[in-house]
Amino acid sequence: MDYRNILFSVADGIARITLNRPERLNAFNVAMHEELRHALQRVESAAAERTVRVLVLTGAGRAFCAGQDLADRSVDPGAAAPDLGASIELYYGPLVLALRRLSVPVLCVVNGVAAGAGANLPLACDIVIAARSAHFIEAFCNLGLIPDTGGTYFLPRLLGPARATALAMLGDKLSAEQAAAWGLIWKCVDDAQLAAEADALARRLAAAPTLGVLRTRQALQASGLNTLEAQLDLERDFMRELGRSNDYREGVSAFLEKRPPRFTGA
Ligand code: T3D
Repeated sequence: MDYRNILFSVADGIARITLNRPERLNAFNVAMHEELRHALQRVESAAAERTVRVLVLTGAGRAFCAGQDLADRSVDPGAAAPDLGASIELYYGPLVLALRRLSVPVLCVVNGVAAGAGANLPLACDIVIAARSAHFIEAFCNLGLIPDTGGTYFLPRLLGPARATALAMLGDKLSAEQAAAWGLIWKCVDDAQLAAEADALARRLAAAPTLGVLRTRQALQASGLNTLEAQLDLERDFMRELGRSNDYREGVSAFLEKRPPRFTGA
């Protein structure tokens, strides 16, 4: 597939996807969704071969993503209403699940404004860093919609109900700094430091014990629904599995030999 709306590259175990419609602030159209889906499948295949051990997701130009491209939504009097449910079912929902289930950790680098679906997409990723000049806008309320792309799931869990409700109902700008202070994202860094910080984090994740990282994600995701007993059982099962992994053996050996570990992800 030829990519016209995203950029995709793989080097040194790091896959990078850049949303690339800067003239529309990287708003989603159907072609961009399809390219993204295709690229995520390539990452999944590369993960199976262990040639990719982390995905970095970012945006081109001054924005991260402005959500759905509203120019693709005809609202002319007399025109049939678009089926937004179909759009969620076909594109936005599967995108969230693909990111949450990807076989490598996902680092989201929010380089600028993130609005609508573009504000919630980072929340489906494992680690989010943002430029100090970036901000998050739950813009849906300005259109009479609800926060989609997992917004109604992630926002109350990350922020608590009071902040989630006001952001979702008012659509006020949330600065990257405030987002980090409130626990919506991992950290906010100076714009000039964003690329270097993102590269350093990507390199760390590409060298991490990938299976352990993935089981960590699974256990944390499961904890929202599990009882303490069920969660302790899950921890037991994952620890049993990971204790048999090559990376555990390597981690212990490296510690005892006082040298940096060389994890392979297995
Ligand atoms: O429909 C479905 O499938 C259901 C799913 C919906 C998911 C959603 O995401 S709904 C929410 C859609 N997004 C929005 O409502 C955000 C709309 N954009 C904005 O509010 C503002 O553009 C921003 C706050 C993001 C940035 O503001 P600012 O002042 O920095 O930039 P700007 O001047 O508004 O935008 C720059 C250009 O990008 C401009 O085009 P122009 O005038 O230079 O030709 C603007 O029209 C365009 N643009 C920005 N966002 C979108 C967009 N074009 C199409 N769709 C957009 N979402």
